[in-house]
Amino acid sequence: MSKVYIGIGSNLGSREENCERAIRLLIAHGITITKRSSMIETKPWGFTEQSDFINMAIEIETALAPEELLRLLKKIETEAGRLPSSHWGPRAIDLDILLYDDLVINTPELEIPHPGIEQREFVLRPLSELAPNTMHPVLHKSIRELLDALEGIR
Ligand code: PH2
Ligand code: MG
Ligand code: MG
Repeated sequence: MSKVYIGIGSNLGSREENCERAIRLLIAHGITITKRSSMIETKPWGFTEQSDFINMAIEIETALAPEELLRLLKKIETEAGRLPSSHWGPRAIDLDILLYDDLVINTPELEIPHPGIEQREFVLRPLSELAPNTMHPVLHKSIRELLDALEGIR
């Protein structure tokens, strides 16, 4: 079994309910959820002319390979009401693989760890509730260290 951290975000519709529905769908598709963070409201990052997000993170256990898990997440995004939208634009639900064991993957379809974790407080804050001491396998810093560094420059 692999331990995987997934980031969840929503800034359209009933944001908390969208996150809850995505979690229910993950469970319905056989995913074991071992931890969940609190939900936090965050200012949009990147493309800032959009509504505030609800963000959270979960820890799961799965036998799915990274590409299989990605396919499942895309399917669940659609089932949970996500429509095609612009890059970084508003979305009812977004499910991103943040960390997958200590794997590093760089293909056109899939980048693990999720790109830009170290710049995104909306990822690091929920993730640090679940896995403060987990090491980023490329940056070789813990999640807590990355969050501290980001807060230091704010
Ligand atoms: N997701 C993005 C772009 N910007 N900003 C916040 N606060 N939360 C997000 O989940 C988010 C974002 C692309 O997926
Ligand atoms: Mg995202
Ligand atoms: Mg995404």
